[in-house]
Amino acid sequence: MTGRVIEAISGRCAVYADGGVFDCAVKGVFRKNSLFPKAGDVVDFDVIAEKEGNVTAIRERKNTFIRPAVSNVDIMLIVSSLSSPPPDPENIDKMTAICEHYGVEPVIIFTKSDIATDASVSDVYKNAGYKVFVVSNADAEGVNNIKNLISGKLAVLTGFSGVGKSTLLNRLCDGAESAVGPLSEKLGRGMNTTRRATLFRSENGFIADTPGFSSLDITMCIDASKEDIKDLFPEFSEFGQCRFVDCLHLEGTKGCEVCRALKDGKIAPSRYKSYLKFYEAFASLKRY
Ligand SMILES: Nc1nc2c(ncn2[C@@H]2O[C@H](COP(=O)(O)OP(=O)(O)OP(=O)(O)O)[C@@H](O)[C@H]2O)c(=O)[nH]1
Ligand SMILES: [Mg+2]
Ligand SMILES: [Zn+2]
Repeated sequence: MTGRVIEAISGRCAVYADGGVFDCAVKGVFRKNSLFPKAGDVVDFDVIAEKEGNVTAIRERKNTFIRPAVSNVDIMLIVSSLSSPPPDPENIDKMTAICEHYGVEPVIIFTKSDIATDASVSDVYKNAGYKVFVVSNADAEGVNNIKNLISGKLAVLTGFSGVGKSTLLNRLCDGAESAVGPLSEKLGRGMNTTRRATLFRSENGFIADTPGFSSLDITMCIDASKEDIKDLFPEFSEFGQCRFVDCLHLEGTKGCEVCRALKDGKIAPSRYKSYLKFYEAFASLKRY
């Protein structure tokens, strides 16, 4: 049989096929090649008992993310709360850059609009050309717009711990009942309530809930060189050709249209700052 891995953990995985879930073992060849099924993978398996099987092959992946660990992603929902915890543009930029690298559409969702006074950070991402939603997880209309967008797709929720990914999942997906955690009063952060990437069936597709992270090393998430990083900020190419065709848009470059757009307020300072930071991170990587 063939099915979709909805959850994977140390040598076993849960596979959705034929309207049911099969508990499958992962053996032999995979272990030797240290290639393990991930949530989102399409796998072939032999049925060995009632709702039990052995995985025999992983079908070719359209893409596979390291963090969150999900394959065959159609759309990445980057969730950030406007308050408790506050938004962290650098982390959002990391996720958009990783999505650009894999050619997966990122959508940015700002939650907790009910307790926030300032949603201006959302303009940064609208201006960069991304689809942006500002919602409260109590607001049915906002949630429905997201529902329509991800219909029939494999959508993945990612973002810091405590931003409301699981709460949103439960709104998007009837009967999902993913665990929602308390916020630590002192830090205003979540406490990693969600433990591993898990796919839930939505009307015609899948939504993956994933554990929150607090920091993400971009150099561990994508295989890129410093010259590639500028291409992960799509708005940079909208301001015409720089004087030098191989311009890296670094600060103070003569004839650089990105530097000019930044000065003119057309590129958000936080986006440019993230670019420089990621560029530096890749520039200081030791290549062996
Ligand atoms: N006021 C308000 N609170 C929210 C909203 N969305 C989520 N919360 C609260 O935020 C807390 C954390 O929500 P979760 O859904 O567990 O967050 P998470 O992103 O899944 O966290 P991890 O699983 O740890 O990564 C819970 O107390 C939710 O009730 C919202 O839109 N407004
Ligand atoms: Mg969660
Ligand atoms: Zn330039």
